[in-house]
Amino acid sequence: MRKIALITGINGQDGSYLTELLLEKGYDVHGIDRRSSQFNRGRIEDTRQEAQKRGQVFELYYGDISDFSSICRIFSNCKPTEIYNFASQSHVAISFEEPAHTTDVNANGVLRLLEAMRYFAVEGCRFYQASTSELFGNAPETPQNENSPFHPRSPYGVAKLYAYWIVKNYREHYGIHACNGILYNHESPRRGENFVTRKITYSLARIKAGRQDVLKLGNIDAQRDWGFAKEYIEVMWKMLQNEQADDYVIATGETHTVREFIEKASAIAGFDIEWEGKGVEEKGRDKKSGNIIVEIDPKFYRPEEKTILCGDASKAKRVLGWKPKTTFGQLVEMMMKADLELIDSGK
Ligand code: G4F
Repeated sequence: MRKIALITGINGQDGSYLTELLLEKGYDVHGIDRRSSQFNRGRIEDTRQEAQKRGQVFELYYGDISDFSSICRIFSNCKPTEIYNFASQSHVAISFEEPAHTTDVNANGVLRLLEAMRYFAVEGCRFYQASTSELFGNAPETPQNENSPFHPRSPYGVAKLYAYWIVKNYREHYGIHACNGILYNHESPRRGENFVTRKITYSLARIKAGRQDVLKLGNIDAQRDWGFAKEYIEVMWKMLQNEQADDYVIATGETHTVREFIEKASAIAGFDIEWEGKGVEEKGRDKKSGNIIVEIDPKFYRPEEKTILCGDASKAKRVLGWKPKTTFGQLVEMMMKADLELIDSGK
């Protein structure tokens, strides 16, 4: 049977990596992209042109998972055999500012996709849902695995929890092959610039080039389990190839602080950072130039994070044979070097 993938949120970090992987595997790829007033297909446009030159099917559609009719139209057009849902309001802090929109996309959007799948997708079509460590929020245990209790602590996390359960419900009730990938933070040079890792590398590269003075951050002692996005994409595909649909925690099992990320990245960028002051007054000074390059801005603080989000991915290792390879140090280096090159190139 011809493999036809439909990817929502195709122009994001994960969508673009998955597109490349599936094209390599010979899939026809169809993607849904939200229309915006600015061209926003930067991460996939080159791939699309190359795929078309090779005669491969790679189609993009304007659509939105908050619009049922657009989903139905696209489903009947491309008749997918696998659906990967990355469409989301993906920023935790912004979900406090746009809670209803976040819920409509991150919760109801998933329900709409599953309903459209029941009526319009081909028999045996499989579904992947981009679930998240934010389901655990203030869970009482660290590390978390598939059996850890959920305690989301943001409109983002609560909406994703609905999505998690509706996927599980459709699997149990209708027998749909649908999986939740409960992914911890996954980063790359393609990460959006308002997530902390990319904000750090992009800003440090700009400071280095004299195009920005200071990097302003919230809680730099926050800890995260950061992996390399491209490796996390492979396991999403593996989930859908496994005969038994299931839910999996995907993580490195290691946490690091934002501060450690800054220290490693700034060393690669050629700064020699030392910290002074405490709390909101804390600053990072480059010893070489004497300039302050990092400051704290309470605007970026989040509600207190009591639990350390650190994942135990042993089920994915056991069942799917997956484990992460890229270390934290390699990830920081890859991202920092990519942004130094980007800024240097003047793009
Ligand atoms: O990079 P972040 O914004 O990622 P966050 O909130 O952990 O969420 C990301 O990962 C989740 C798990 O995979 C996804 F579900 C979600 O969609 C998203 O991809 O923040 C990471 C940490 C937080 O503790 C935050 O408080 O960095 C801290 N932080 C400190 N200063 C900051 C900043 N985060 C941002 N975005 N900006 C800051 O200035």
